[in-house]
Amino acid sequence: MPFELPQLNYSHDALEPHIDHKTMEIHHGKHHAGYTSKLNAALDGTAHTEKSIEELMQSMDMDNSALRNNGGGYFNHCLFWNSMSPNGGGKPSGTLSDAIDRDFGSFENFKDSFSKAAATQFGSGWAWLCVHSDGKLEVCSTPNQDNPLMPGVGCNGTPILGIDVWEHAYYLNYQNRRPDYIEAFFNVLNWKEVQNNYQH
Ligand code: MN3
Repeated sequence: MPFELPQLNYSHDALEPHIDHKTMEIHHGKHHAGYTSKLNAALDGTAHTEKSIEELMQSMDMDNSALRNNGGGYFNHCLFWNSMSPNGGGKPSGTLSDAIDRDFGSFENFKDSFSKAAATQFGSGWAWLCVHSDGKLEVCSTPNQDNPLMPGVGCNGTPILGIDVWEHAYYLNYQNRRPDYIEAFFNVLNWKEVQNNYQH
């Protein structure tokens, strides 16, 4: 089965003023749609077609740039849309909050660490909050459309939260002010979904 562009759980203008309508429209409707169709084209006629997107990431041939870039782009944006909500913001609760306190010392320390990883990723890429198989949390970043599920990239944990720091994610509203965009992301951050990802 070909991969499909997922529907958003909110309208393109629902994250205003933090993430603007036009950016969401182009980012989801053009960029993510483009990764989706190019991923399907890269998979067409190959034995990879039966794999889930997670299996595709974990077994990635890093020399296959079409599959790496478009498969990564497909997976990363699916996680990204679910990481945001018009009812987002605030702080995590429950077991995720406990794990953040344990592994970062405090929510504020986690936020600093994640924001710094996102702000200092040179050029295009992503910052992640990952969970390792022993439950330990770690922040890392990756270039382009790579992600930590791919072999030898990032911290090799499972990403449960990701922020896109490609300029297409923020340039219309924030121009070169990436740190302002990162701060705004925390206002729409869907901690309930991140908590779900953590438990899985
Ligand atoms: Mn993007």
